[in-house]
Amino acid sequence: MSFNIDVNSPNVRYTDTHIESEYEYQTSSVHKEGNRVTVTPRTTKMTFRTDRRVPKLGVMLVGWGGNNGTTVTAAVLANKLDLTWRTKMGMKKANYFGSLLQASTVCLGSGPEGEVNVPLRDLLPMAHPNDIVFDGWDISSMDLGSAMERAQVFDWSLQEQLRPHMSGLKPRPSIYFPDFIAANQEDRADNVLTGSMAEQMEQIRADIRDFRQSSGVDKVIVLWTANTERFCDIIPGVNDTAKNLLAAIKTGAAVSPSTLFAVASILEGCAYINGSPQNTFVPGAIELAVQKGVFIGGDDFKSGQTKIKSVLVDFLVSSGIKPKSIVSYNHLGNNDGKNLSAPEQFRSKEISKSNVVDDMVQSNPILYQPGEKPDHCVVIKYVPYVADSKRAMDEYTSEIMMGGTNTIALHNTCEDSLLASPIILDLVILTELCERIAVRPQGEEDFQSFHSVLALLSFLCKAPLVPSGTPVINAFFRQRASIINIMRACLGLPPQNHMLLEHKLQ
Ligand code: NAI
Ligand code: DG6
Repeated sequence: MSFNIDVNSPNVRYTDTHIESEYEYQTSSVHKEGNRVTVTPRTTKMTFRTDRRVPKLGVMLVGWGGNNGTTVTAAVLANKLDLTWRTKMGMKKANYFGSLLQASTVCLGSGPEGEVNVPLRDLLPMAHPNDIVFDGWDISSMDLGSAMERAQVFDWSLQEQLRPHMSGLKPRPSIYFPDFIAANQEDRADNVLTGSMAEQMEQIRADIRDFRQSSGVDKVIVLWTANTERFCDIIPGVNDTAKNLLAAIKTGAAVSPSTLFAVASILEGCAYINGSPQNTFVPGAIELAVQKGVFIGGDDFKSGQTKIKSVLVDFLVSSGIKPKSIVSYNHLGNNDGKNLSAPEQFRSKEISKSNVVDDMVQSNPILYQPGEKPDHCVVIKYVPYVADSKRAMDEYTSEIMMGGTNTIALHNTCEDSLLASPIILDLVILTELCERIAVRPQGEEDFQSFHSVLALLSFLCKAPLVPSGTPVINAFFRQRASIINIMRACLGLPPQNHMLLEHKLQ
């Protein structure tokens, strides 16, 4: 089901190429001195301009032959081909459940027919997943048909239908520095580039250009869904500035493969998204993205346990309940779990999974003193038998009224890659849409685009990357509202305020 939305307002202008909306952005400026707080409402007039011409989108995945890489590619094919397959539970049909843009809705308002909810994908012109062309790299040479079988995600009868379409897809050789991922990955590294660091990065740049040309896509976005790397040190003179980073690549200093991919992508003018937890975006890479005006986003797909955390802690803290201890345990048996069984790679994941409650905790000084945080423990274990079916167990213990205790325990079982794949699609489609949105504050001559560090992707990431000095938002509904309200602004619609005054007055 899809909708054509026309906004009937003197503030919105449709041309063949653009949607332009005159918008009043309302905020409050707050001054706090001790217990005295002064709030001044502010209104800034702005023009939002959205290019309506949706390009043919190409996506290059680093780690294309992995569970996420094969699953997202196969899922798009299955949707494109409108496949159905039989399971012991009955017939199944390809869909995009789990995608914010494709499978969730936004309420536009109400009229004689009651509330009208439309899919987010219909709010603004945006790429459809079925039209995305995939390519990518992997240190494993396995073709995507066999790699899909290795991933053990899809039912066999679906794999049989997909295999002829997948087998012809072969990952390009990639950059492999064994020091960055777990030693247990070595046996699959049979598709690796050789040469100096600078030569390897040049090859990645050449691959991007080759893909763009040979596939006929208008735009390329590169996304890292390869193994989690260890964190790398921020070294003055090496990766602290764009200039130093580019020089370090020339001399072959300590630069991670994921940072090399980010730099290659930025130099090719392609947005780069990091779906894993490692600190790919060292200060030099961020500076380079800003200098080149290219979007970067990440880190680490927010798919399951962490997504629940960003809802549950928000619910508790905003209900006035004080979480004191959060214990998150999970085990999984896919190759991601195998890689994370190594301490340094686990540490990267532990960091990105642990910071997700900070903004919610800090928002409530009634419950938490400055610097106070709940105990937060993250455990990941590798259990090969369960393969891609991840088991997650969480215990939240909170203080309630008058010294009472409230303990909530959760158990979750699901195919990890089927949660991550729709997020990959949302990340690239939202990024592409943001490349077509420009904003001009009243009184300024030029339209500006969003900051290169695309904080709007926060909803989809465990450890949101935001421009330096700006707030990190982890709370699920705040993140979702930000996406929806910016899309609404592009159409000259006010933010969703949920006041429903029309139903509350006599
Ligand atoms: P996977 O292990 O199945 O796939 C990773 C692929 O990357 C493998 O095929 C491997 O050969 C390849 N690879 C490793 N280093 C490479 C390099 N330098 N260049 C190119 N390819 C390289 O893992 P999976 O399950 O697909 O996950 C991928 C990443 O996404 C992991 O870092 C994981 O932590 C992250 N992630 C996954 C989530 C999920 O729900 N599945 C959620 C959040 C993050
Ligand atoms: C073990 O936690 C493996 C990880 O790659 C996760 O499955 C992935 O990061 C998803 O994490 P979460 O916390 O969003 O479920």
